Amino acid sequence: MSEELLVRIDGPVHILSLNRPDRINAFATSMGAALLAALQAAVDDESCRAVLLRGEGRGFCSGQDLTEVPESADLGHLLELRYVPIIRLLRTMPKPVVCAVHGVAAGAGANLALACDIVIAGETAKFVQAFVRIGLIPDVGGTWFLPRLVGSARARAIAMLGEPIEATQAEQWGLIWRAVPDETVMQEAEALAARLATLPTQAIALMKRALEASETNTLEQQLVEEQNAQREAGYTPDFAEGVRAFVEKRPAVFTGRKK
Ligand code: T3D
Repeated sequence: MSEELLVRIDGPVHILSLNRPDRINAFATSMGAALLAALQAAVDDESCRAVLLRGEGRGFCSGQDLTEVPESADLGHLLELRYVPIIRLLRTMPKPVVCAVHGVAAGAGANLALACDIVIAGETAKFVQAFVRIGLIPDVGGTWFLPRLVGSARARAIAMLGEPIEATQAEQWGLIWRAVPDETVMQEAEALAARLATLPTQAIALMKRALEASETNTLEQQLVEEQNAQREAGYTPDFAEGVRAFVEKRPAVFTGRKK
């Protein structure tokens, strides 16, 4: 595994840390390849039930490493190679991904965070759609996530002005799940990932699939999606355990197994 991405396996949680602190974890091609491989490894590891994505040093991620980008190039192709597979996997992988943001999340770094399932940030952290400052548009899913999370009016101003959005504001606008005191953000993110890893993993995977489908489905289609997902959930051992635990008036112990 590349030194630009640290991987720590803490029981059922895979903790992935972007590690180029001298450049605020600017996204290099090699780091992207390592992140994609680590996410796929989390999918393939049956004992993994949650992933935590974070950054080393003083910020989460400053976006694309601008020293790696040629002045005039097919950036669409670079996106396709470098970022699109990561965002696709984050949104479709059957395990929850928590993102801990401290310091700054800029450009592709901001949108990498928004692609995760639950974003928790230190209260002084800033989200910056820095693209406009260098003559680009928000990519890495930004133009899809922003209007869905904060509405069209705010999305347009955030994208066009590129002003830093503080975590407390981001929480109020629904851009992220929660802003917490800076000194506790990593601890809280680890606790959140650990908690997710004790929940019924198959149901969480099905929720993730259904919520994703809801972005384009009609209500009628979504009702069918829910029926199908619930059919699958109803055959999992965790559903049987959940009901048994309820009847026996004790906390449920979920295994996350399919069968
Ligand atoms: O290739 C494609 O497919 C296109 C895809 C594009 C996706 C994108 O992400 S485009 C947007 C790229 N990101 C940015 O434009 C943000 C650039 N960085 C900043 O605006 C600021 O650095 C921050 C707001 C993130 C943080 O500011 P500050 O004052 O806290 O730190 P700093 O002093 O600017 O940065 C510290 C060091 O990191 C500095 O290096 P030095 O001077 O100590 O040697 C700086 O140059 C370096 N750094 C920060 N961001 C990047 C970077 N180096 C390379 N690439 C960066 N993105």
